[in-house]
Amino acid sequence: MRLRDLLKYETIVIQCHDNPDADAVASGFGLYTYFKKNNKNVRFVYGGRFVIQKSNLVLMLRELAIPIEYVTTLEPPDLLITVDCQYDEGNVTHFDAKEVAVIDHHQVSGPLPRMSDVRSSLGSCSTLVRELLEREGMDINEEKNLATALYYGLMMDTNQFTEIYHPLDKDLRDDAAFDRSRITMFRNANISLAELEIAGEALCGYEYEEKYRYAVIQARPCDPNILGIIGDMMLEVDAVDFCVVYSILPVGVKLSVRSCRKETRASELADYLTDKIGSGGGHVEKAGGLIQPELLHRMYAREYGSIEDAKARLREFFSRRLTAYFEESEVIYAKDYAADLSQMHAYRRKNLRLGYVKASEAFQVGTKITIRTLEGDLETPVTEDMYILIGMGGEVRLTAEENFQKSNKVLDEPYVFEGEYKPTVKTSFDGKNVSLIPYAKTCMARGGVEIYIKPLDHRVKVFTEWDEENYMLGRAGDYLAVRKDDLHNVYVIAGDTFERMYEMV
Ligand SMILES: [Mn+2]
Repeated sequence: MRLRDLLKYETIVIQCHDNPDADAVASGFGLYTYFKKNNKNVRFVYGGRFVIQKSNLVLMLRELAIPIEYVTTLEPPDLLITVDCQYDEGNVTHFDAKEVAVIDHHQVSGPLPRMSDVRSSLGSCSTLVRELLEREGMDINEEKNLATALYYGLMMDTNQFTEIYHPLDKDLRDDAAFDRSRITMFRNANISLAELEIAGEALCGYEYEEKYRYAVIQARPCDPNILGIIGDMMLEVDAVDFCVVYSILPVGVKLSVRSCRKETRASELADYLTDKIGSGGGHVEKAGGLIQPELLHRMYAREYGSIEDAKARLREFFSRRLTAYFEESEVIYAKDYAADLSQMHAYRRKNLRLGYVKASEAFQVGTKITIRTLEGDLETPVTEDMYILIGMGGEVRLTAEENFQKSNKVLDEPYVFEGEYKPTVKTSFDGKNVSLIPYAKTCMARGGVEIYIKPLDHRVKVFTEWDEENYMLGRAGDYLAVRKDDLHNVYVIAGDTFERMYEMV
Protein backbone atom coordinates (compact mmCIF):
# COMPACT_ATOMS: atom_id res chain seq x y z
CA MET A 1 0.00 0.00 0.00
CA ARG A 2 1.20 3.50 -0.82
CA LEU A 3 -0.10 6.73 0.69
CA ARG A 4 -0.91 8.09 -2.75
CA ASP A 5 -3.43 5.26 -3.16
CA LEU A 6 -5.42 6.81 -0.32
CA LEU A 7 -5.73 10.21 -1.96
CA LYS A 8 -8.84 9.12 -3.82
CA TYR A 9 -10.87 9.47 -0.60
CA GLU A 10 -12.30 12.88 0.20
CA THR A 11 -12.92 12.86 3.96
CA ILE A 12 -10.15 11.14 5.87
CA VAL A 13 -9.86 10.57 9.60
CA ILE A 14 -6.64 9.36 11.21
CA GLN A 15 -7.20 7.65 14.54
CA CYS A 16 -4.58 6.53 17.04
CA HIS A 17 -5.12 4.30 20.05
CA ASP A 18 -6.81 5.48 23.25
CA ASN A 19 -4.39 6.90 25.83
CA PRO A 20 -2.06 7.96 23.01
CA ASP A 21 1.69 7.87 23.51
CA ALA A 22 4.33 9.96 21.78
CA ASP A 23 4.75 7.51 18.91
CA ALA A 24 1.02 7.38 18.19
CA VAL A 25 0.81 11.17 18.23
CA ALA A 26 3.88 11.59 16.02
CA SER A 27 2.92 9.03 13.41
CA GLY A 28 -0.64 10.35 13.17
CA PHE A 29 0.77 13.86 12.80
CA GLY A 30 2.98 12.64 9.94
CA LEU A 31 0.00 11.23 8.05
CA TYR A 32 -2.09 14.31 8.83
CA THR A 33 0.60 16.55 7.35
CA TYR A 34 0.70 14.49 4.17
CA PHE A 35 -3.05 14.58 3.57
CA LYS A 36 -3.28 18.26 4.47
CA LYS A 37 -0.56 18.99 1.90
CA ASN A 38 -2.65 17.16 -0.64
CA ASN A 39 -5.66 19.33 0.16
CA LYS A 40 -7.73 16.61 1.75
CA ASN A 41 -10.44 17.11 4.31
CA VAL A 42 -8.52 15.40 7.13
CA ARG A 43 -8.81 15.11 10.94
CA PHE A 44 -6.55 13.43 13.51
CA VAL A 45 -8.46 11.98 16.48
CA TYR A 46 -8.41 9.60 19.42
CA GLY A 47 -11.14 8.28 21.68
CA GLY A 48 -11.30 6.42 24.98
CA ARG A 49 -12.05 7.55 28.49
CA PHE A 50 -9.21 9.98 29.02
CA VAL A 51 -7.96 13.19 27.51
CA ILE A 52 -4.16 13.38 27.16
CA GLN A 53 -2.70 14.52 30.48
CA LYS A 54 0.90 13.37 30.68
CA SER A 55 3.13 16.43 30.88
CA ASN A 56 5.52 15.46 28.12
CA LEU A 57 2.64 14.80 25.72
CA VAL A 58 0.82 18.01 26.57
CA LEU A 59 4.07 19.85 25.86
CA MET A 60 4.60 17.91 22.64
CA LEU A 61 1.14 18.84 21.32
CA ARG A 62 1.55 22.49 22.22
CA GLU A 63 5.15 23.03 21.14
CA LEU A 64 4.87 21.16 17.84
CA ALA A 65 1.35 22.43 17.06
CA ILE A 66 -0.12 18.96 16.60
CA PRO A 67 -3.85 19.24 15.83
CA ILE A 68 -5.03 16.04 17.51
CA GLU A 69 -8.64 16.06 18.77
CA TYR A 70 -10.29 14.05 21.52
CA VAL A 71 -13.64 12.73 20.27
CA THR A 72 -16.44 10.58 21.64
CA THR A 73 -18.47 10.35 18.42
CA LEU A 74 -17.50 10.53 14.80
CA GLU A 75 -19.38 11.14 11.55
CA PRO A 76 -18.35 8.13 9.39
CA PRO A 77 -15.59 9.34 7.04
CA ASP A 78 -14.85 7.95 3.56
CA LEU A 79 -11.64 6.57 5.01
CA LEU A 80 -10.53 5.87 8.57
CA ILE A 81 -6.81 5.13 9.06
CA THR A 82 -5.78 3.65 12.38
CA VAL A 83 -2.19 4.48 13.15
CA ASP A 84 0.10 2.81 15.75
CA CYS A 85 -2.80 0.41 16.32
CA GLN A 86 -5.24 -1.85 14.49
CA TYR A 87 -8.95 -1.32 13.86
CA ASP A 88 -11.24 -2.70 16.58
CA GLU A 89 -8.43 -3.65 18.94
CA GLY A 90 -9.13 -3.48 22.67
CA ASN A 91 -7.51 -0.09 23.19
CA VAL A 92 -8.95 1.49 20.05
CA THR A 93 -12.42 3.03 20.36
CA HIS A 94 -14.68 1.77 17.59
CA PHE A 95 -15.87 4.29 15.01
CA ASP A 96 -17.77 3.40 11.84
CA ALA A 97 -16.22 4.22 8.49
CA LYS A 98 -16.87 3.47 4.83
CA GLU A 99 -13.32 2.17 4.37
CA VAL A 100 -10.59 1.33 6.84
CA ALA A 101 -6.80 1.29 6.47
CA VAL A 102 -4.21 0.26 9.07
CA ILE A 103 -0.67 1.59 9.53
CA ASP A 104 1.05 0.00 12.51
CA HIS A 105 4.14 -1.67 13.92
CA HIS A 106 2.64 -4.00 16.54
CA GLN A 107 2.00 -7.71 16.11
CA VAL A 108 -0.96 -8.47 13.91
CA SER A 109 -3.83 -9.05 16.32
CA GLY A 110 -6.72 -9.95 14.02
CA PRO A 111 -7.89 -9.82 10.42
CA LEU A 112 -6.47 -6.79 8.62
CA PRO A 113 -8.28 -4.72 5.99
CA ARG A 114 -7.04 -4.94 2.41
CA MET A 115 -5.32 -1.57 2.78
CA SER A 116 -2.78 -2.08 5.53
CA ASP A 117 0.90 -1.87 6.28
CA VAL A 118 1.93 -3.52 9.54
CA ARG A 119 5.63 -4.00 10.18
CA SER A 120 6.17 -5.66 13.51
CA SER A 121 9.95 -5.58 13.29
CA LEU A 122 10.08 -1.78 13.52
CA GLY A 123 10.71 -0.05 16.83
CA SER A 124 8.20 2.70 16.18
CA CYS A 125 5.29 3.59 13.94
CA SER A 126 7.04 6.92 13.36
CA THR A 127 9.70 4.99 11.45
CA LEU A 128 7.08 3.40 9.23
CA VAL A 129 5.33 6.72 8.58
CA ARG A 130 8.63 8.36 7.72
CA GLU A 131 9.27 5.61 5.19
CA LEU A 132 5.81 5.98 3.65
CA LEU A 133 6.21 9.77 3.43
CA GLU A 134 9.63 9.53 1.80
CA ARG A 135 8.26 7.11 -0.75
CA GLU A 136 5.90 9.88 -1.82
CA GLY A 137 8.82 12.27 -2.12
CA MET A 138 8.19 14.11 1.16
CA ASP A 139 11.30 15.03 3.15
CA ILE A 140 10.45 15.13 6.86
CA ASN A 141 13.27 17.56 7.49
CA GLU A 142 11.52 20.27 5.57
CA GLU A 143 9.26 20.71 8.58
CA LYS A 144 11.10 20.90 11.83
CA ASN A 145 8.02 20.18 13.94
CA LEU A 146 7.37 17.00 12.01
CA ALA A 147 10.99 15.83 12.15
CA THR A 148 11.02 16.56 15.89
CA ALA A 149 7.75 14.71 16.50
CA LEU A 150 8.86 11.58 14.60
CA TYR A 151 12.24 11.60 16.29
CA TYR A 152 10.58 11.88 19.70
CA GLY A 153 8.06 9.17 18.84
CA LEU A 154 10.85 6.74 18.02
CA MET A 155 12.83 7.84 21.05
CA MET A 156 9.92 7.12 23.40
CA ASP A 157 9.01 3.79 21.82
CA THR A 158 12.57 2.49 22.06
CA ASN A 159 13.42 3.61 25.59
CA GLN A 160 15.55 6.58 24.57
CA PHE A 161 16.91 4.66 21.55
CA THR A 162 18.50 2.01 23.74
CA GLU A 163 16.12 -0.72 22.58
CA ILE A 164 16.48 0.07 18.88
CA TYR A 165 17.35 -2.69 16.44
CA HIS A 166 15.95 -2.25 12.95
CA PRO A 167 18.19 -0.35 10.51
CA LEU A 168 15.25 1.82 9.41
CA ASP A 169 14.82 2.94 13.02
CA LYS A 170 18.49 3.85 13.18
CA ASP A 171 18.09 5.81 9.94
CA LEU A 172 15.32 7.93 11.44
CA ARG A 173 17.36 8.47 14.62
CA ASP A 174 20.38 9.64 12.62
CA ASP A 175 18.66 11.57 9.83
CA ALA A 176 15.99 13.62 11.60
CA ALA A 177 16.82 17.33 11.82
CA PHE A 178 15.03 17.71 15.13
CA ASP A 179 14.70 20.63 17.50
CA ARG A 180 17.16 19.89 20.29
CA SER A 181 15.86 22.30 22.90
CA ARG A 182 12.30 20.99 22.55
CA ILE A 183 13.42 17.38 22.92
CA THR A 184 15.29 18.38 26.08
CA MET A 185 12.14 20.06 27.34
CA PHE A 186 9.99 16.94 26.71
CA ARG A 187 12.61 14.68 28.22
CA ASN A 188 12.57 16.58 31.47
CA ALA A 189 8.83 16.31 31.90
CA ASN A 190 8.95 12.55 31.48
CA ILE A 191 7.92 11.14 34.84
CA SER A 192 5.15 12.14 37.15
CA LEU A 193 5.28 11.68 40.90
CA ALA A 194 2.69 8.88 40.53
CA GLU A 195 5.02 7.07 38.14
CA LEU A 196 7.90 7.49 40.52
CA GLU A 197 5.77 5.61 43.04
CA ILE A 198 5.06 2.84 40.56
CA ALA A 199 8.81 2.43 40.03
CA GLY A 200 9.49 2.37 43.75
CA GLU A 201 6.78 -0.16 44.44
CA ALA A 202 7.95 -2.40 41.58
CA LEU A 203 11.55 -2.35 42.79
CA CYS A 204 10.45 -3.55 46.23
CA GLY A 205 8.65 -6.53 44.70
CA TYR A 206 11.60 -8.02 42.79
CA GLU A 207 12.14 -11.75 42.49
CA TYR A 208 15.77 -12.89 42.49
CA GLU A 209 17.44 -16.12 41.31
CA GLU A 210 20.78 -16.49 42.97
CA LYS A 211 22.19 -19.26 40.81
CA TYR A 212 21.94 -17.33 37.55
CA ARG A 213 21.99 -13.84 39.08
CA TYR A 214 18.82 -12.57 37.42
CA ALA A 215 15.86 -10.58 38.73
CA VAL A 216 12.27 -10.44 37.47
CA ILE A 217 10.10 -7.44 38.28
CA GLN A 218 6.48 -6.64 37.53
CA ALA A 219 5.31 -3.05 37.44
CA ARG A 220 1.72 -1.86 37.52
CA PRO A 221 0.47 -0.55 34.15
CA CYS A 222 2.63 2.44 33.28
CA ASP A 223 4.44 4.21 30.51
CA PRO A 224 6.93 1.65 29.09
CA ASN A 225 9.76 4.10 29.65
CA ILE A 226 9.35 3.56 33.37
CA LEU A 227 10.27 -0.10 32.84
CA GLY A 228 13.64 0.92 31.44
CA ILE A 229 14.28 3.20 34.38
CA ILE A 230 13.45 0.39 36.83
CA GLY A 231 15.69 -2.04 34.92
CA ASP A 232 18.64 0.32 34.85
CA MET A 233 18.40 0.80 38.58
CA MET A 234 18.05 -2.92 39.29
CA LEU A 235 21.18 -3.67 37.30
CA GLU A 236 23.23 -1.41 39.50
CA VAL A 237 22.72 -3.90 42.31
CA ASP A 238 25.91 -5.91 42.84
CA ALA A 239 24.24 -9.34 42.94
CA VAL A 240 22.19 -8.75 39.78
CA ASP A 241 23.65 -9.33 36.30
CA PHE A 242 20.43 -9.60 34.30
CA CYS A 243 16.90 -8.39 34.75
CA VAL A 244 13.51 -8.43 33.10
CA VAL A 245 10.97 -5.75 34.00
CA TYR A 246 7.47 -6.08 32.59
CA SER A 247 4.04 -4.57 32.74
CA ILE A 248 0.70 -5.73 31.39
CA LEU A 249 -0.68 -3.03 29.10
CA PRO A 250 -3.61 -2.88 26.68
CA VAL A 251 -1.23 -3.38 23.71
CA GLY A 252 0.34 -6.47 25.29
CA VAL A 253 3.02 -7.26 27.82
CA LYS A 254 5.82 -4.73 27.53
CA LEU A 255 9.23 -5.79 28.79
CA SER A 256 12.63 -4.25 29.27
CA VAL A 257 15.67 -6.48 29.49
CA ARG A 258 19.07 -5.57 30.88
CA SER A 259 22.41 -7.41 31.00
CA CYS A 260 25.88 -6.45 32.18
CA ARG A 261 27.74 -9.65 31.20
CA LYS A 262 29.45 -10.02 27.85
CA GLU A 263 28.37 -13.69 27.75
CA THR A 264 24.70 -12.69 27.42
CA ARG A 265 23.48 -9.96 25.15
CA ALA A 266 20.29 -8.28 26.37
CA SER A 267 19.05 -8.20 22.76
CA GLU A 268 19.41 -11.96 22.48
CA LEU A 269 17.65 -12.52 25.77
CA ALA A 270 14.75 -10.29 24.66
CA ASP A 271 14.53 -12.19 21.40
CA TYR A 272 14.54 -15.49 23.29
CA LEU A 273 11.85 -14.44 25.78
CA THR A 274 9.50 -13.21 23.06
CA ASP A 275 10.16 -15.99 20.55
CA LYS A 276 6.93 -16.96 18.76
CA ILE A 277 4.79 -14.95 21.18
CA GLY A 278 5.84 -11.40 20.27
CA SER A 279 8.90 -9.48 19.21
CA GLY A 280 12.00 -8.22 20.91
CA GLY A 281 15.56 -7.03 20.52
CA GLY A 282 17.83 -4.08 21.12
CA HIS A 283 21.37 -3.58 22.26
CA VAL A 284 24.06 -5.52 24.02
CA GLU A 285 23.19 -4.10 27.44
CA LYS A 286 19.62 -2.87 26.97
CA ALA A 287 16.76 -4.38 25.05
CA GLY A 288 13.01 -4.57 25.04
CA GLY A 289 10.05 -6.39 23.63
CA LEU A 290 6.33 -6.95 23.49
CA ILE A 291 4.45 -10.19 24.15
CA GLN A 292 0.90 -10.91 23.02
CA PRO A 293 -0.90 -12.68 25.88
CA GLU A 294 -3.21 -14.41 23.33
CA LEU A 295 -0.20 -16.03 21.68
CA LEU A 296 1.32 -16.97 25.03
CA HIS A 297 -1.93 -18.59 26.03
CA ARG A 298 -2.28 -20.41 22.72
CA MET A 299 1.27 -21.71 22.83
CA TYR A 300 0.96 -23.03 26.37
CA ALA A 301 -2.74 -23.86 26.13
CA ARG A 302 -2.37 -26.94 28.27
CA GLU A 303 -0.83 -25.00 31.13
CA TYR A 304 -2.72 -21.75 31.08
CA GLY A 305 -6.46 -22.20 31.27
CA SER A 306 -7.21 -18.73 29.93
CA ILE A 307 -5.54 -15.57 28.70
CA GLU A 308 -6.10 -14.09 32.14
CA ASP A 309 -4.36 -17.07 33.68
CA ALA A 310 -1.41 -16.62 31.30
CA LYS A 311 -1.14 -12.97 32.32
CA ALA A 312 -1.34 -13.76 36.01
CA ARG A 313 1.50 -16.27 35.75
CA LEU A 314 3.90 -14.17 33.71
CA ARG A 315 6.43 -13.83 36.48
CA GLU A 316 6.73 -17.59 36.73
CA PHE A 317 6.90 -17.81 32.93
CA PHE A 318 9.83 -15.39 32.77
CA SER A 319 11.70 -17.13 35.58
CA ARG A 320 11.27 -20.50 33.95
CA ARG A 321 12.38 -19.26 30.55
CA LEU A 322 15.39 -17.45 31.99
CA THR A 323 16.53 -20.52 33.89
CA ALA A 324 16.05 -22.67 30.78
CA TYR A 325 18.06 -20.17 28.78
CA PHE A 326 21.01 -20.20 31.15
CA GLU A 327 20.89 -23.97 31.49
CA GLU A 328 20.97 -24.65 27.76
CA SER A 329 23.64 -22.09 26.85
CA GLU A 330 27.22 -23.22 26.28
CA VAL A 331 30.00 -20.65 26.06
CA ILE A 332 33.11 -21.37 24.01
CA TYR A 333 36.29 -19.29 24.18
CA ALA A 334 38.03 -20.20 20.93
CA LYS A 335 41.53 -19.63 22.18
CA ASP A 336 41.22 -22.30 24.89
CA TYR A 337 38.89 -24.61 23.03
CA ALA A 338 39.91 -28.18 22.21
CA ALA A 339 37.50 -29.51 19.62
CA ASP A 340 36.64 -33.19 19.77
CA LEU A 341 37.28 -33.99 16.11
CA SER A 342 35.96 -37.53 16.46
CA GLN A 343 32.49 -35.95 16.75
CA MET A 344 32.93 -33.74 13.69
CA HIS A 345 32.81 -34.09 9.90
CA ALA A 346 35.09 -32.66 7.22
CA TYR A 347 33.60 -30.21 4.71
CA ARG A 348 34.95 -27.92 2.02
CA ARG A 349 33.71 -24.50 0.92
CA LYS A 350 32.15 -24.30 -2.54
CA ASN A 351 32.68 -21.53 -5.06
CA LEU A 352 30.27 -18.71 -4.27
CA ARG A 353 28.92 -15.55 -5.94
CA LEU A 354 29.28 -12.36 -3.92
CA GLY A 355 29.02 -8.63 -4.45
CA TYR A 356 32.05 -6.45 -3.89
CA VAL A 357 32.88 -2.76 -3.82
CA LYS A 358 36.37 -1.32 -3.94
CA ALA A 359 35.86 1.22 -1.18
CA SER A 360 38.08 3.93 -2.61
CA GLU A 361 36.05 3.97 -5.84
CA ALA A 362 32.91 4.88 -3.93
CA PHE A 363 34.25 6.92 -1.00
CA GLN A 364 37.12 9.25 -0.37
CA VAL A 365 40.12 7.59 1.28
CA GLY A 366 40.40 8.69 4.90
CA THR A 367 36.69 9.41 5.47
CA LYS A 368 34.96 7.48 8.20
CA ILE A 369 32.01 5.44 7.05
CA THR A 370 29.27 3.51 8.81
CA ILE A 371 27.95 0.54 6.88
CA ARG A 372 24.44 -0.32 8.03
CA THR A 373 23.16 -3.86 7.46
CA LEU A 374 20.43 -6.04 8.92
CA GLU A 375 23.14 -7.52 11.16
CA GLY A 376 24.09 -4.14 12.60
CA ASP A 377 26.40 -1.19 12.02
CA LEU A 378 30.03 -1.52 11.03
CA GLU A 379 32.25 1.54 11.38
CA THR A 380 35.54 1.96 9.58
CA PRO A 381 37.79 4.53 7.96
CA VAL A 382 38.15 4.06 4.20
CA THR A 383 41.62 2.88 3.21
CA GLU A 384 43.25 2.68 -0.21
CA ASP A 385 43.22 -1.11 -0.45
CA MET A 386 39.89 -1.86 1.23
CA TYR A 387 37.28 -4.10 -0.37
CA ILE A 388 33.72 -4.47 0.89
CA LEU A 389 32.21 -7.90 0.29
CA ILE A 390 28.42 -8.29 0.26
CA GLY A 391 26.99 -11.70 1.05
CA MET A 392 23.71 -13.12 -0.14
CA GLY A 393 21.76 -12.01 2.92
CA GLY A 394 23.18 -8.48 2.71
CA GLU A 395 25.86 -9.17 5.33
CA VAL A 396 29.07 -7.24 4.84
CA ARG A 397 32.74 -8.14 5.37
CA LEU A 398 35.84 -6.03 4.87
CA THR A 399 39.03 -7.34 3.38
CA ALA A 400 42.34 -6.00 2.07
CA GLU A 401 43.11 -5.98 -1.64
CA GLU A 402 45.72 -8.71 -1.44
CA ASN A 403 43.34 -11.04 0.34
CA PHE A 404 40.52 -10.14 -1.97
CA GLN A 405 42.55 -11.02 -5.07
CA LYS A 406 43.78 -14.23 -3.53
CA SER A 407 40.40 -15.62 -2.56
CA ASN A 408 38.05 -14.16 -5.19
CA LYS A 409 37.73 -14.10 -8.94
CA VAL A 410 36.16 -11.01 -10.50
CA LEU A 411 33.26 -11.88 -12.83
CA ASP A 412 31.99 -9.92 -15.77
CA GLU A 413 28.30 -9.89 -14.84
CA PRO A 414 26.07 -7.26 -13.27
CA TYR A 415 25.39 -7.46 -9.54
CA VAL A 416 21.84 -8.12 -8.37
CA PHE A 417 20.87 -7.79 -4.71
CA GLU A 418 18.01 -9.88 -3.42
CA GLY A 419 18.15 -9.41 0.36
CA GLU A 420 15.68 -7.61 2.63
CA TYR A 421 17.62 -4.45 3.53
CA LYS A 422 20.22 -3.05 1.14
CA PRO A 423 23.45 -2.25 2.96
CA THR A 424 23.70 1.55 3.13
CA VAL A 425 26.62 3.76 4.00
CA LYS A 426 26.75 6.98 5.94
CA THR A 427 29.85 9.10 5.55
CA SER A 428 31.25 11.42 8.19
CA PHE A 429 31.71 13.85 5.30
CA ASP A 430 28.06 14.82 4.78
CA GLY A 431 26.06 12.31 6.81
CA LYS A 432 23.99 11.33 3.77
CA ASN A 433 22.83 7.77 3.16
CA VAL A 434 24.31 6.07 0.14
CA SER A 435 23.31 2.62 -1.03
CA LEU A 436 26.25 0.31 -1.65
CA ILE A 437 24.40 -1.61 -4.33
CA PRO A 438 24.93 0.73 -7.33
CA TYR A 439 28.71 0.44 -6.75
CA ALA A 440 28.69 -3.32 -6.39
CA LYS A 441 30.17 -5.72 -8.90
CA THR A 442 30.13 -9.49 -8.91
CA CYS A 443 32.89 -11.85 -7.91
CA MET A 444 33.28 -15.53 -7.19
CA ALA A 445 34.71 -16.49 -3.84
CA ARG A 446 37.09 -19.36 -4.41
CA GLY A 447 36.18 -22.37 -2.41
CA GLY A 448 38.55 -24.90 -1.03
CA VAL A 449 38.79 -23.93 2.64
CA GLU A 450 38.41 -27.09 4.69
CA ILE A 451 36.65 -27.22 8.01
CA TYR A 452 35.33 -29.65 10.57
CA ILE A 453 31.73 -29.14 11.51
CA LYS A 454 29.26 -30.27 14.10
CA PRO A 455 25.50 -29.61 13.92
CA LEU A 456 24.27 -27.79 17.01
CA ASP A 457 21.36 -29.02 19.10
CA HIS A 458 21.55 -26.28 21.72
CA ARG A 459 22.52 -22.63 22.14
CA VAL A 460 26.25 -21.98 21.78
CA LYS A 461 28.11 -18.69 22.10
CA VAL A 462 31.56 -18.53 20.59
CA PHE A 463 34.12 -15.87 21.44
CA THR A 464 36.38 -16.15 18.42
CA GLU A 465 40.10 -15.55 18.46
CA TRP A 466 39.66 -12.20 16.75
CA ASP A 467 36.88 -10.82 18.97
CA GLU A 468 36.93 -11.57 22.67
CA GLU A 469 34.23 -9.00 23.49
CA ASN A 470 31.34 -10.13 21.26
CA TYR A 471 30.21 -13.68 20.71
CA MET A 472 28.86 -15.39 17.64
CA LEU A 473 25.56 -17.03 18.45
CA GLY A 474 24.67 -20.52 17.26
CA ARG A 475 21.34 -22.24 17.81
CA ALA A 476 19.88 -25.63 17.06
CA GLY A 477 20.04 -25.93 13.27
CA ASP A 478 23.31 -23.99 12.99
CA TYR A 479 26.81 -25.46 12.86
CA LEU A 480 29.95 -25.18 14.92
CA ALA A 481 32.99 -24.99 12.62
CA VAL A 482 36.72 -25.47 13.21
CA ARG A 483 39.30 -24.65 10.52
CA LYS A 484 41.33 -27.69 9.57
CA ASP A 485 44.53 -25.67 9.31
CA ASP A 486 43.96 -23.85 12.63
CA LEU A 487 42.04 -25.71 15.33
CA HIS A 488 41.67 -22.59 17.48
CA ASN A 489 39.83 -20.87 14.67
CA VAL A 490 36.36 -21.78 15.93
CA TYR A 491 33.17 -20.11 14.72
CA VAL A 492 29.48 -20.54 13.96
CA ILE A 493 27.91 -20.98 10.52
CA ALA A 494 24.16 -20.36 10.14
CA GLY A 495 22.20 -23.41 9.03
CA ASP A 496 21.01 -22.12 5.66
CA THR A 497 24.39 -20.56 4.84
CA PHE A 498 26.14 -23.81 5.60
CA GLU A 499 23.98 -25.84 3.27
CA ARG A 500 24.52 -23.34 0.46
CA MET A 501 28.24 -22.86 0.92
CA TYR A 502 29.78 -26.15 1.91
CA GLU A 503 30.09 -29.65 0.53
CA MET A 504 31.26 -32.84 2.15
CA VAL A 505 34.88 -33.81 1.53
MN1 LIG B 1 4.26 2.72 18.76
